[in-house]
Amino acid sequence: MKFVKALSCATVLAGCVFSSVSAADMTVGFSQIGSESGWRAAETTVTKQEAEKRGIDLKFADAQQKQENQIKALRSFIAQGVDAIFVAPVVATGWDEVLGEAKDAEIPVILLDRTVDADKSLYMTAVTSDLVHEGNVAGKWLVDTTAGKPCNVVELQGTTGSSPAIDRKKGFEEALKGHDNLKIVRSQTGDFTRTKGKEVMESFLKAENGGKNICALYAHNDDMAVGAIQAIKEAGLKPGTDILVVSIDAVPDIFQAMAAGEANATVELTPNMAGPAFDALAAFKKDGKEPPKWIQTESKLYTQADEPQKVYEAKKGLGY
Ligand code: GYE
Repeated sequence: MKFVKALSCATVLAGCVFSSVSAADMTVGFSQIGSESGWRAAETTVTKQEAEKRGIDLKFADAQQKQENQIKALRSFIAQGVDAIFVAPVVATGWDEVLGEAKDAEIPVILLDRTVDADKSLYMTAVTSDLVHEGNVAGKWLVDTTAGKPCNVVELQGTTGSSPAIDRKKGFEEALKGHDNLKIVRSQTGDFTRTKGKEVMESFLKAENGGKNICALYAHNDDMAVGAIQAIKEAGLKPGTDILVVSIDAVPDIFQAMAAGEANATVELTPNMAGPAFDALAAFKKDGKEPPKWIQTESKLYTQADEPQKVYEAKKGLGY
């Protein structure tokens, strides 16, 4: 059943009888950024599982980290007349035109894990964490842990221009305000990948007296932190003690590092953004109920005190 009919009923509202067509008739196009990180690979796995659970036909497009490939995929989904589109927008800008085309085609768009700088009328809802809050939690942990002691911090940022890179930086800096013992001495993108995270951390270590001037690393995701941990070890230093390591995602590998004393804290990001997205879509299809513009997922701090090995065992099967 064409989702458009349900949509036009939704806009008319009164006097519309929504057919009891099940989600099984729904086709959803999903434009995913690419592999990028362990977290993102898990998001892809979980999205496919959630679609299967609901009998939804999921058309998956991997953009190999390129926005132009995402825009191409969205145009192809529109041409195919899918019932809805999910997109994890690699960067925040440049979406108005293609989102306008989806709106003209009456195809609802749901953003997953990142937001866009576009009019909110151009998408149905965004299922994301509070990215500023995540950076704030990481910053507050470092403030508490250093307890006034002087600490030079290096920062591995996510993909330049992406909403998590912008907001996680903002939240972290807000937490450090008023704590002059903490100074961000180097900050550069590691593009959310392990490889780049290691590479950039190597340059930080070289630039900062072999790492002796560095007291802490804040990485916008665990994958960059895991790459950086490798670089710190290769520089002959102990990650987790010589250089504190705090990051975001709570993927299994960071708990392995924590259990080995090589990482200190992470802020959890669920890979299951698609579940709430599919539910919002089904509710809209069934009775025209518009979801809020933001469906927020939880953010929880984990430290070495949270039995990391146990958490690793529990998490490692969940799509990662
Ligand atoms: O933290 C990272 C992924 O968009 C919030 O993207 C997401 C981030 C996540 O590559 O691991």
